[in-house]
Amino acid sequence: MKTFYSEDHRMHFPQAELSGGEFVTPYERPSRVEYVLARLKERGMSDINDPGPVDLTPARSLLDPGFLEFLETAWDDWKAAGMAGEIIAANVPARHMHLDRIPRNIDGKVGYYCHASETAITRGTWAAACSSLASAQAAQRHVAAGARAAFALCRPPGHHATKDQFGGYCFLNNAAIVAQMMRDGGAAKVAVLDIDFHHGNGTQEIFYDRGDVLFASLHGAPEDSYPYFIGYADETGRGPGEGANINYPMLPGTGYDLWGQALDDAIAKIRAWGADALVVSLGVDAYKEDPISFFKLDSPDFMDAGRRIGKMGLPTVFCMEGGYAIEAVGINTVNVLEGFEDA
Ligand code: SP5
Ligand code: ZN
Repeated sequence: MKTFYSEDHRMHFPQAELSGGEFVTPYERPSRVEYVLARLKERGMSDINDPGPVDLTPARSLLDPGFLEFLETAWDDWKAAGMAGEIIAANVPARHMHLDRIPRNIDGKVGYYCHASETAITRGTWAAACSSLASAQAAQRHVAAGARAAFALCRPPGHHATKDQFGGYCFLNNAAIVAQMMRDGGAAKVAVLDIDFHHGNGTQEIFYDRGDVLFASLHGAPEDSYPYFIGYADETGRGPGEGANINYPMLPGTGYDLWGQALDDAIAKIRAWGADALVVSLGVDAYKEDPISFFKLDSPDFMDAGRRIGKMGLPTVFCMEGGYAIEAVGINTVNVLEGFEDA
């Protein structure tokens, strides 16, 4: 399987993440992908390719153009306003306030376009997010040209980014844009299977009203885990999208027995629905040692999960999402890919 990867991810590395009331070095850091690259090479998956330039056209039609313009210009506007630090949202539109009026002030705009203030924007964030999307797009084109599967080693990740909000370490929703590109390329029905520990709220929101893209997510229960306010099992889609959204919230301590059953159920539903192509939001933060998550998957479980996904036999694009147990991120990611190829 080919990997698509851009060095430009390094341009996004904030000094700080707001965590537990402290500023800490972000969990989502450049070294994460170094470990993935090292393991890929070590295990003979060394076909690693530069993606070439991003194509923002599909992003512009799927997402809010004002949001894209904001991401592109936020840093300059922030600096022009005399702000000394990185961009952090301090004020977001909350209950009882206007949800749809966009402030003129950059500090207000940041709040409008953000749903989680742990995530900072820096000078290089837009360029890095574009390079991450470029990797996803190159993987999609490779699969559209006939390959069985491809791996986009995306960083920063994407599945928490909505049409008009960044957060959860995500800026552009790579998986959603890839799913749309598959639709535009002729796949009648596309499924997005999200195995990152966190609920893929961005992908869910983007396709919630649509019956042509099914979204299934295995994640920590919202009562217990970020993103807290979305990801319940009764979120099943709306209008033509009714039935095409499937959530598997699971409790702290969940191991592969239960998680694997949820995966099997998701796979069975994707099959029955009749997907022509698959996007996997590949986070490996369900791992037992992950510092910000609470599932108990072990490294061999990821290989088994990859095998089960591979047995679906669908053209598949893997988009890297989360995973913060730095060294194990490489092992677990390559395990999924190897299991898939085994199947
Ligand atoms: C792509 C992805 O996996 N995003 C995850 C975003 C998680 N945001 C909340 C992180 C909370 C970190 N603070 C936990 C403190 C543990 N000591
Ligand atoms: Zn995650």
